[in-house]
Amino acid sequence: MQNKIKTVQQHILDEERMHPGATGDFTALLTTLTLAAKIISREVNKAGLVKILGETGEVNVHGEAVQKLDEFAQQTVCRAMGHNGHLCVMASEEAQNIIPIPDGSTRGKYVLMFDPLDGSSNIDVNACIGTIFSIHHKITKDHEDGSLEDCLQKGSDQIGAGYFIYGSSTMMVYTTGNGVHGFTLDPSLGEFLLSHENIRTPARGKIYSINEGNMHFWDAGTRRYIEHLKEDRKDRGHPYSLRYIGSLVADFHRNLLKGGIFLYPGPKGKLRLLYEASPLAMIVEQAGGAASTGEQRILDIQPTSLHERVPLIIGSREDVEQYNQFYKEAQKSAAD
Ligand code: P6P
Repeated sequence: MQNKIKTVQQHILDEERMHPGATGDFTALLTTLTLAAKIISREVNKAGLVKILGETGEVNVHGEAVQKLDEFAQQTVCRAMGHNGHLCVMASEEAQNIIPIPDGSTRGKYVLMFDPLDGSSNIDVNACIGTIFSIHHKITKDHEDGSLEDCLQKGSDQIGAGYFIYGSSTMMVYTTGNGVHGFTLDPSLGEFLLSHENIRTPARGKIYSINEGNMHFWDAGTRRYIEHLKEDRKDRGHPYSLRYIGSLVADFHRNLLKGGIFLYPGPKGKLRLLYEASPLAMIVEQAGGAASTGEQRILDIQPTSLHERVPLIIGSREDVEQYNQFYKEAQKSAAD
């Protein structure tokens, strides 16, 4: 049966109709986000032509070189979302502190946290990059402006999460808690059209994604698990294949569709909880997968700071659960 022709706006509206009390604010919020993504996609796709490759010479709050497209994506999201009247506060990988809604703009009841252009070190080699977003309800009551407290919420309290991936085509993948749905941008129409309805990730994959260059920093559980994946075992046949692009959205998206496990292990991890791990964890769980630090479910973590890092083990449920076993057994034998 041919895919129904449906834009992401129509899909969001259909989902909204499932919530009788819905006011349409969330639909407007997501729709504005797709506008920002279309603008970023246009710039990403012509980056090589207009010399916006390379670095601005500045560094971001984490001391990482800021690529010009990073800056453009940050500004685009802020300019589009700051005035749409549905947000009370924003937070971004590219900003040290919370981003207040501009003076004169209406404050809303939602919180948006985002990584404007993840994987930006891949920009000038034309590899896949992405924008990741997480949406919460405002929880503070004292005034209309949102605060840091509104940002430091558990991933399990997200009301929406998703990403845009700028690759051979630009896609949007999102969830509001009713399954995971993918939309592909048709540049000739300027519309994201439904292409992957109700994505389910395989219970077990044959792909693992990890930066093997960090092997000597891994804990014993991670080392044993990765060695286990490489064994040619009768009960499993061919060992897993290593696929690692070094761009979280790209590695996550491939494994979501094909099955597999992505690992950026501890002790502290590199990836950010609020605008990388939590949104992807909501997506993967909605698609039947799992996301943990090895010790606890990502969505159960109570954030304590805006840019905190966590170990991230995410993908096919059986693969993640097996990793958790290896990790915990190694922790236990180290303690004995
Ligand atoms: P490493 C990109 O810089 C990023 O933040 C993620 O997109 C990616 O998964 C990770 O870092 C890659 O890190 O240490 O393997 O280069």
